[in-house]
Amino acid sequence: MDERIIKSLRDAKRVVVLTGAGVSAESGLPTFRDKQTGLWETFKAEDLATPSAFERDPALVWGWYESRRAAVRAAKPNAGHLAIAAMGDRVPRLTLITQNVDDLHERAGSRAVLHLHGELARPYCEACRRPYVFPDGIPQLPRGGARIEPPRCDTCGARIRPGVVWFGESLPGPTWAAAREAAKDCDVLICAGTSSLVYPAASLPEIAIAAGATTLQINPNPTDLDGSVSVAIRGPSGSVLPQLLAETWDVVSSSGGADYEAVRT
Ligand code: BJW
Ligand code: ZN
Repeated sequence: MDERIIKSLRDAKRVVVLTGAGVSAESGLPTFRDKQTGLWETFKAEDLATPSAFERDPALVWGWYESRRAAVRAAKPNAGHLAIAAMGDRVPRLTLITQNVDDLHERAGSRAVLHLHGELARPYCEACRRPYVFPDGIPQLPRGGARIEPPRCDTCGARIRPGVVWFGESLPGPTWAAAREAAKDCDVLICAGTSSLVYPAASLPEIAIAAGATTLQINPNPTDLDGSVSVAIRGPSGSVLPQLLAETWDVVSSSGGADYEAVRT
């Protein structure tokens, strides 16, 4: 593991961790740019995650989000989620910012997670914006998925929509402001499991770099950030993050060991 990152982490007062879909991949949840399955296999996720897709075919889109909600309920946090939560107990201030709409960080023990793109568990009325409370239980979907008509708002009768941020929509204002402040003020920023293609989330590492922070990217594949971070580690977050935790704070690692490489130091 890169000595510079270890020393920076040990000395850091403020750390930011920014995560994307890759961090939940080892929990069995597909990333965004993975192929869809079942009823949705002829669609790209990017085409389902838009206001116009919901407008055109609400049952197709609601059914997709229900199938994802069921998958999240059945999934468990992985070693990467757990390592981030453990890091939170070791640095004076850790701000966890995620683009993910699952709750695996919270279930791993992280608190006050900044969800830039909303949460699957928090749908709301598309007209009056009142939150909708799901009935108890996990949605039962046939193999391959199903079209499901979205429920209606108890108050105004309008359609309930997924509680996520689609392309062209604004991020939740206070959450975005807190994320931007944290990136501007941090000593170390770790960016894990994101393609860094979607803005404004992808500007957070750029903000930290411009402010002089030490930056680390963890991803098994190259991204456009490779050339600008202090260190890019090629490997799965479920192995690299526990290793980083172990080497920085002498914590016994539960991961199998080094299936990663530093590609830039
Ligand atoms: C592993 C791994 C392992 C695999 N370990 N790693 C032109 C027109 C319109 C808009 C724009 C435009 N140009 C720019 C914009 C703005 C637009 C944008 O960025 N577009 C780009 C695509 C060009 N952004 C927006 O629209 C945002 N809003 C906005 O800007 O508001 C102002 C505005 C208003 C009006 C008009 C224009 C602007 C909103 C963005 C919302 C994004 N929403 C989604 C869906 C959320 C709901 C849902 O989950 O369904 O968020 S899209 C999708 O992408 C999702 C993700 O959070 C996000 C990022 O994806 P992520 O997490 O990086 O996943 P992947 O799949 O891309 O990458 C996974 C990575 O993991 C890969 O690199 C793998 O290698 C890696 N990996 N296994 C570690 N084991
Ligand atoms: Zn309503």
